[in-house]
Amino acid sequence: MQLRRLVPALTLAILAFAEATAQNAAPRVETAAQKDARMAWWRDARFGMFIHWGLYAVPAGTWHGERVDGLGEWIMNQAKIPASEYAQLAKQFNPVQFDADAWAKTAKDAGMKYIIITSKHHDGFANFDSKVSSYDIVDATPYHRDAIKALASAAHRAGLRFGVYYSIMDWHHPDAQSGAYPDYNSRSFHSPNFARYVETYMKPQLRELVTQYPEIDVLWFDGEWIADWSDAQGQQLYDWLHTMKPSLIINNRVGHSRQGMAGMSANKDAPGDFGTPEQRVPPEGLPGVDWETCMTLNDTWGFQTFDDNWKDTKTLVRTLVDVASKGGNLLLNVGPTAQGVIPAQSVSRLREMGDWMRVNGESVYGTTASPFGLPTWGRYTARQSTGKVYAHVFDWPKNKQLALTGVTARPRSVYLLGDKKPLSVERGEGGWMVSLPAVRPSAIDAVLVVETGGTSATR
Ligand code: FHN
Repeated sequence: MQLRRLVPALTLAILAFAEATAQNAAPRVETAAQKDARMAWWRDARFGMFIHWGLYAVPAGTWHGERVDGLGEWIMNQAKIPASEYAQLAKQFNPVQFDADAWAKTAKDAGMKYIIITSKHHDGFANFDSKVSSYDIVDATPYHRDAIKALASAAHRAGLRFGVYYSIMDWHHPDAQSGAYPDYNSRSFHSPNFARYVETYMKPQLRELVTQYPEIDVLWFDGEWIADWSDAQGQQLYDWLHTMKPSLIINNRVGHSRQGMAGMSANKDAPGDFGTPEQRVPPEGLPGVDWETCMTLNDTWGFQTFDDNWKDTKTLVRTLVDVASKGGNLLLNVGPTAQGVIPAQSVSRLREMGDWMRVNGESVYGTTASPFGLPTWGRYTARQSTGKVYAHVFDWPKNKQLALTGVTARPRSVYLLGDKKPLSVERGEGGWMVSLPAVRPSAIDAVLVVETGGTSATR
């Protein structure tokens, strides 16, 4: 056999062999210490930016002049748009104002430590240059540049970790859910060739992402609720991905344990490294597991021109603190326009969150869940290594007497974060009572440091 034909044959054989071995990848064996090391940066980070961006930003909620109800990124399903018609949007997607460094700076200035962007959402369009698809930002749009590559390196330049969202459900691919039209989200639809979609499209794309974008540290799956996907397939995919990159952190939507919007089922053995509550903070957190609440700044993930139901900065900061006080991360979403601009209402709120984080970040990053329950006036976070507990005062008592509910031992000292001057602490009816200063340092959340002298061990 001539050499020039031998080489590709050999490569394919090797790839097939690697594939076969990866296919039957032995379940991942990882000690608790190894998992702690792998998850450490993520646990310390506490706060990240979610980005939903794609072709759905072109219609931005309106189709043929009609407003379409529901989430902006679901317009293909909500407006029952045939896949071939929807794909025409790619010709209009030319985000000339997309500035990856500006996006990374918006996240950094907000106090965020990582970015997760949609590499492919349910509509099947890829924001990266995929060799197994021409339905991507490089081949199908006048923009012709790889947005994932640009943002991955911008994130790292800004000192941020990076990851991508990937939808298992695919409304565009003929072997996936496009055949379910007009109800792309049918829970009973079975695609006859779904296995072929997984083997010849989805996994090759995931391989491209994991092997050609070294900055990717997190895979954030979604769209796993389809009838053709199972926990077993999720476990296999989880193990397969880790054969390629053992340090990867993968959410629990690789399998079926998200339990709707609650984020985590009782099945702790289900595949995935963290639970994913959506648009809510679990009342007691999710004790014993890593978890991350994902949340919108308004009501939609993908950009919509008319959605102006923006949360205010106080609510956003208090939500972050509430999540941290229960041992979780917050992944806060932005939906950029089709021109590549993050809406001003998002940027201003994130900047204001950053103003608070610049002063009080110590009471969030690297902290663990409250060892003293949930006080009525706010929340507690704790730093195991120093034995410091942070009292987050949302409601400043009129009489300036704050009861350190849950704190049994006399604190060694109590002072405002950022100002070492000790505050007086006396035993009172409500327990240890702190005399607060006249001036309230923040109307959003005034943080006191409670030196317990011990180590406050709760995860
Ligand atoms: O259907 C998606 C939705 O578009 C969005 O991506 C959210 C983000 O977590 N997840 C799904 C709904 O649960």
